[in-house]
Amino acid sequence: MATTTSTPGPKTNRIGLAVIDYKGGRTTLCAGCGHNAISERIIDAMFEMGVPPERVAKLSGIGCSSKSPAYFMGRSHSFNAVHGRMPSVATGAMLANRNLLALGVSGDGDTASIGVGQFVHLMRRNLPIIYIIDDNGVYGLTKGQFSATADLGSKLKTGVINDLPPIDTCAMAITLGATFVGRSFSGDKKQLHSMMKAAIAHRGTVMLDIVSPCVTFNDHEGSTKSYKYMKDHDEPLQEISFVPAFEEIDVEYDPGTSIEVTMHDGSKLRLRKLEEDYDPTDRIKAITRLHEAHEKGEALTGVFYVNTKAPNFIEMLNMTDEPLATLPESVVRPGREVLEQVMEELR
Ligand SMILES: Cc1ncc(C[n+]2csc(CCOP(=O)(O)OP(=O)(O)O)c2C)c(N)n1
Ligand code: SF4
Ligand SMILES: [Mg+2]
Repeated sequence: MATTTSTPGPKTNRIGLAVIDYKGGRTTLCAGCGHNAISERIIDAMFEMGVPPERVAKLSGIGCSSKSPAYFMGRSHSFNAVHGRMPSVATGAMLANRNLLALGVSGDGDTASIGVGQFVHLMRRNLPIIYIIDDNGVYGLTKGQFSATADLGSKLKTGVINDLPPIDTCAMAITLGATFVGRSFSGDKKQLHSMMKAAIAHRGTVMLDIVSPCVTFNDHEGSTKSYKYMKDHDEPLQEISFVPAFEEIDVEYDPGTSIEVTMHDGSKLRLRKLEEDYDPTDRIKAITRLHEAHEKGEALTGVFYVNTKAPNFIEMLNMTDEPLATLPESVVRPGREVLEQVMEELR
């Protein structure tokens, strides 16, 4: 008797899409560049969370990191802004269409050097956005000069030593008002994957600084953003796991050794404490711990701060439920009588 064999189709997520639906163009970045690994984690997280690609607005500035949105989620909206000016474009996009999921990808130069003015104002608004810094400590695209996140004493290939202190973008973001702040390493697949999924469930400013080695200009002995340095010095604060609301798996956890945070959509972020008294909901302690890490020369990673209670920018502005972008013209363009009435009130 003849038997028929059927080949299994690709695995699909809860909205019926396969992982290929979350891919983008072929990367032109150097082989081994940390930014490629970050793009992979974005693809996995968006696929597993079942985010419709058409809901995502990818926003970036200029740099190798800012080019990377071309290499994932090709079906999503995308805007490559001017160097360091992505935050204002992202803010405009979200105010025009609050239903979008904004995903900003920037570099350490794009954010902490030329873009620091826009970055600080984005962080204080709690705009719903996932803001990722692919942090390699150098301007990769322009051949490896130090950026403002380069550590004091870090050495370039040419032997030049950085004699300026770094800007800690995480400490800065927490101080200014971002409500989900963490640091990870592009080589730590597990940690980054869970952090990325939790970021998708958050409705406020997520700021993730991801150490992402530049294999061409900053991966040598003497660099503090190399694969080797991070593998030897990475000190995770917690073991991170994430349970999406739609999975409803309730694994036991011990509140003595773990902290559970309920995200806006009901998902659970579970942080198994590796540092006994660390509480990621305590803003002041989070900032103090980051400053302490600098004093001690630690490469601390983990979720440093999370606050699911603060209103986001869209709520603060009392925006209409229907996005401005899809409101009919009769609503967004008041007629002559309304204008006359306003003028009358001003007389
Ligand atoms: C207004 C402006 N100034 C300078 C440049 C040159 N420039 C392009 S990318 C870049 C730095 C990129 O560094 P980073 O954001 O860290 O990205 P990476 O390439 O390291 O991923 C600079 C200075 C530019 N394109 N525009
Ligand atoms: S130059 Fe550096 S940052 Fe740019 S693609 Fe190559 S490895 Fe990545
Ligand atoms: Mg860089």
